[in-house]
Amino acid sequence: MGNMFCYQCEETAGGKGCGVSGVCGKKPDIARLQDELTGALIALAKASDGRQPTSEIDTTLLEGLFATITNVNFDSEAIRELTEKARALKGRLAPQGLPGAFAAGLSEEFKLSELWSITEDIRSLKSLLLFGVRGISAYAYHAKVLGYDVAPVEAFIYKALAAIGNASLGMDDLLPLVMECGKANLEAMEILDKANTKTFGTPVPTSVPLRVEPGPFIVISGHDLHDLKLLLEQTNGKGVNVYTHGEMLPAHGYPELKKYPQLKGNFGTAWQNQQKEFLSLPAPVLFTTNCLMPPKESYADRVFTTAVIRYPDLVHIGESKDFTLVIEKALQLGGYTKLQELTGVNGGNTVTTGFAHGAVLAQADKVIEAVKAGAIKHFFLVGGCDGAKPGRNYYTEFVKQTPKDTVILTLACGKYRFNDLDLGEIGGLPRIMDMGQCNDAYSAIKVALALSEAFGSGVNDLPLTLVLSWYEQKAVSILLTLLYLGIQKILLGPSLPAFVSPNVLQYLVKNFGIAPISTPQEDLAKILGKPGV
Ligand code: SF4
Ligand code: SF3
Repeated sequence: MGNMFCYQCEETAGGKGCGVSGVCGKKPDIARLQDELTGALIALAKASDGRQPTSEIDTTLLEGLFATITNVNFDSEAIRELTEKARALKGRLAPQGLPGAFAAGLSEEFKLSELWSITEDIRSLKSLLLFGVRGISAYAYHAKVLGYDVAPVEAFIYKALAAIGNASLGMDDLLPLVMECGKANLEAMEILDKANTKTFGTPVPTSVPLRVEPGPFIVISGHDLHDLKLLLEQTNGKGVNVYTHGEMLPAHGYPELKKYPQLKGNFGTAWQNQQKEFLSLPAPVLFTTNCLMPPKESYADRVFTTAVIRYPDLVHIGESKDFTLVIEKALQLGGYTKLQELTGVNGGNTVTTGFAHGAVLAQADKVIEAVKAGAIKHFFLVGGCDGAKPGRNYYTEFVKQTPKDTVILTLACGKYRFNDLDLGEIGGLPRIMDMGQCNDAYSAIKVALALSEAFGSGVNDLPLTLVLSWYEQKAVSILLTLLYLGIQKILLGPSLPAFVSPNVLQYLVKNFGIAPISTPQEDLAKILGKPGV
């Protein structure tokens, strides 16, 4: 093994694993510290077995897992602090005076490097479990910040981590746990959906301009709506506008966020373009969660982080959530002097969001009518993460080539490949409907279940196909949720995960008909049953 080993994301080196340095910018020392942190979390979860977990342990597990998601935490000190915290908490669980062997068991730390060298299929299933719970931790963290109880989700996280650290488990033990991971993620997304909609209202369809007005402004990125709300409160009346970036775009649909007049529009596209897009930005950027790329020197002094996201030498706004420094930076930089007309990747100048389950199901009669009348022939869910690989153009081409009597539901940052396209309407509904962030996969599930009920058929019998793109571990947890729900024939790209072994893949193909994307033409022809659409 080289300097490090990480194969948790879609852009892993050579489609196999980052061994010298991370393609994402993660250096070997950070990779090793993250492995050590994960080992400490596994040991903590094992030591907690059969005990009443404390809220401090719950939070440490969530924060520790979240910190190891791709493009979240590049700061050795912050990672070390989390590891020390996990070790101290475990220490408290192993009181003096226990029988020798038991105490020794509790003091042992799990070495993640051992996971990378066990038999291929066990490694594959344990990786699915580990990356799945990393994804879940992010959603549970966001819900918890809004004051919602995620206890059932946390209970699963303990169980999964303990299983990863248990050398005696075989394929038959791990496969059901992998499916249970999908169930726990469904619960996490459901609680987060409730937390978001109860706190910020039910999203409504909203057209979002891509232009930036003259004057000071702040760009806010990531998934944390709570941080956006606090920033909007703090910028009130300060003459500073706020623009969303990346996964923050769906915020425009929420009544309790869109009511702030300084929330003006969206800046930029998906995460992989940030180093270009921020280069000459006359404004600060606040990162609330992933995906942060190592900032270029030319703009690093304008990037701020908060919550679990960390990068050495960037100003981090801690629990105070006092964004004064960000606001001052915006005033100092002054913004653009003239109106900037920006465009999406296809040249469009507005995007639409807010089609979460509330908005779509409010129009359910219209949708069902359109399907019955033959106006809507097929639904595609084209969603997931974006990324830098040229092969991701597939998703733009796929959407462009979908016939006019089909609807495209979308979510997460992969939508930036096509969300500025004007594909027209069907029966008063736009053909492209943005349901929100990656966690709003929950909305897509709700809509699919409502349609299957309305048509008296199973979800797999609906004229619906999922065409997914993945990059980081939240997408892994969502994929497991869809498998847990028994969704068949998912198309996945741009490449299959390096951590899925041939035997595990065979299982997924046999039981779920999961397949890699091919070309838009071929896939559309196969789905719609007509050659050369
Ligand atoms: Fe490589 Fe992805 Fe891991 Fe980064 S997160 S080190 S790119 S596999
Ligand atoms: Fe995007 Fe990171 Fe995955 Fe929430 S912001 S979807 S990649």
